[in-house]
Amino acid sequence: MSRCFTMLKPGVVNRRLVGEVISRLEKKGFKLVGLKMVHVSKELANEHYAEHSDKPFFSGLVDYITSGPVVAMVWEADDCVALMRKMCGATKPSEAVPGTLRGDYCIHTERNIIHSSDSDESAEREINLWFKKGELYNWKDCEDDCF
Ligand code: FUP
Repeated sequence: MSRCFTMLKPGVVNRRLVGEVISRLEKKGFKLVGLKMVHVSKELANEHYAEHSDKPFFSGLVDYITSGPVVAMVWEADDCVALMRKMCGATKPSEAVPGTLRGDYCIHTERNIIHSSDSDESAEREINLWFKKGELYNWKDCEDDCF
């Protein structure tokens, strides 16, 4: 089992799509182990997207992510990062295949609806950045019994 940090951006809350997106992830079979709404500070946004700090889209990205509450989550699955990235689809909605979350719910890269860790290392960094230990839950999954 591995874990992945996933964040629904402000537009998802604004468009009342939170339940729909979470529902699709649950139906896929991901196990939800952490969930909270956060109004992101500039500091957290800067740290979260630090790798993009020299990119031309950085300030717009930080402005967007801090413009309203986001929904921060930690999911668990076998090969969680790769599976979640598949569900999200390509960064640019124009390249995201229909059936993926970005392929189905957005048209602008700057407003793509979801963030998901891109490696196990970034998942660990992002989970530690966004969640305290006590905010994550290990619950017994009856699906585990089939393996
Ligand atoms: P991803 O891992 O798919 O979220 O993609 P990146 O880490 O490359 O980009 C992070 C966020 O920056 C994207 F979700 C949206 C934003 N971005 C832009 O606004 N313009 C770009 O050209 C690339 C990314």
